[in-house]
Amino acid sequence: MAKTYKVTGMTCGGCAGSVERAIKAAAPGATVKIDLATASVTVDGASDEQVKTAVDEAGFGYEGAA
Ligand SMILES: [Cu+2]
Repeated sequence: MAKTYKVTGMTCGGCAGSVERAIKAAAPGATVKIDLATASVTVDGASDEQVKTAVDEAGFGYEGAA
């Protein structure tokens, strides 16, 4: 089931791409949708912990479920 998270520090498409790649690397097969305007990331197919770790390691701010 898709879940939406707040992620801070994303300013452009490059940032969004980095976050998307990091989450997909942590959880192959996950679906990732990023909305820069609302600083939110919607993920289907990854655990909260996988998303948190991936976002942290990519250098962005994981702020939990939106
Ligand atoms: Cu950027």
